[in-house]
Amino acid sequence: MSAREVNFDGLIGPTHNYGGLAVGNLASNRNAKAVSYPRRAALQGLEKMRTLMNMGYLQGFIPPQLRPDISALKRLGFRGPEMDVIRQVAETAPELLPMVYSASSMWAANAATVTPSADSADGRVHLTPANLITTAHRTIESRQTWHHLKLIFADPHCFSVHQPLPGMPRFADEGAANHTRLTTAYDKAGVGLFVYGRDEKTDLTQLRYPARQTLEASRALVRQHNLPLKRAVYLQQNPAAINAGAFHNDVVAVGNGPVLFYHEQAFDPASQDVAFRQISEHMELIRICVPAAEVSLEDAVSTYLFNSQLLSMADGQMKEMRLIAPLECQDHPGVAAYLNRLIRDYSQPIREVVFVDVRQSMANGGGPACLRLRVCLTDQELAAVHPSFILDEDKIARLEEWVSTFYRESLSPQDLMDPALMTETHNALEALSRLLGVPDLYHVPDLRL
Ligand code: SUG
Repeated sequence: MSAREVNFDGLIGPTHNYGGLAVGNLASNRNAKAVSYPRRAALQGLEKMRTLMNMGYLQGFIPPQLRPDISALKRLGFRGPEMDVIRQVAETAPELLPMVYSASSMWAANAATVTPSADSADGRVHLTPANLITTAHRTIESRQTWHHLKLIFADPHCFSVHQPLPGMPRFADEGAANHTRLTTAYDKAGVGLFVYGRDEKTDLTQLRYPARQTLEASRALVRQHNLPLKRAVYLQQNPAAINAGAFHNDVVAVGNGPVLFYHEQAFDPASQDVAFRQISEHMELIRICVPAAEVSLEDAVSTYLFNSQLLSMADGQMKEMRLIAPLECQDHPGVAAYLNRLIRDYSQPIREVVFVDVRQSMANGGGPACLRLRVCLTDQELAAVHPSFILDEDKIARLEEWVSTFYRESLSPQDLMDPALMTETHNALEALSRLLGVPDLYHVPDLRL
């Protein structure tokens, strides 16, 4: 049975702002409190989706979340109707506004970890929403992500959408940003490569920033997803990478099919040797290791070279691949020169680099690969996906019109104080739910962790 990879991008929400909320994410800190441009951000995201669609790839999306998150505020002691709540917050605790207004669910690579049916022992696609407990503004995502994934992947014969892992530091989970499924063909059983920042032996004093993924979380995902143990490989991040701003592994590595494209300093060297040996028991791994002498860790983090989408050809063939890279790579002479050399090196399959403008997201530390969740689907599974969340040109055009109608051009930190932003956002999301024909889109059931 044939299978293909579908990218589900996070549709960037109307309250995209720069809260400076993500510790260890250098771009988020650098741009803290800057003015954001939500309309431009969402249109950039849609244009990236169109670029892939026009190249023949199937493209899906995950809707923005209901913001501000009033239920989070109620759990923090605020009472009354939502308009009163948001006014009280603006008056008495304005520092909470960026958190409850954050549009961070746009980074769909952190929405969940996904195991395709070719890999799981029960032949279903498994999805576990990430608990994202390292940062407050992201951990509130998991409840709505769970709801949205259950709407999109509703058919229990094909899909199993689990609850997030327990919300405890020991099980900190950031989803697919730390997971790569390697395989020789999408419909053949592959290997789940689970990259983690810390386990119980890790010396935390050597880390300047939090390690957001734990080994125990990754092991729990493997059990939860019925992935045979021999098909799970664990690999520890290099502390130097975390300290340089690789808060997720997908800032310094990306894989697809049998290819792993990574920075020389991405992984802990001892852990890497073991992991590569384990993978090679299942397939011939094509490693494209970029030496620090060619691209420094700092340049990798500032340009997001490895946060490119590494794609097979649209028909699923793995012989040739392309990278969808952020424009920041083209702007950087050293990285641009490296990419030019790469596509001329015929010992590896990457033949083309397509640059995309996702600068609004990049300024919060989210590149092309952060914006998408990859789901490998057979034809039968694809037919079971809720069709409202698969794009065609007509739907993209309608979404662009929706963005242009409802989104503000700009948002400053001061604007978050204005209760009218809540009403506007709710109107926008209601209109989205009508546009998609999904009345339950924002009827989010309670998820108690
Ligand atoms: O979790 N930024 C996100 C960026 C996530 C990127 N995703 C991947 N690498 N897969 C984060 O650090 C910044 C929000 C703010 O500061 O307003 C933020 O959450």
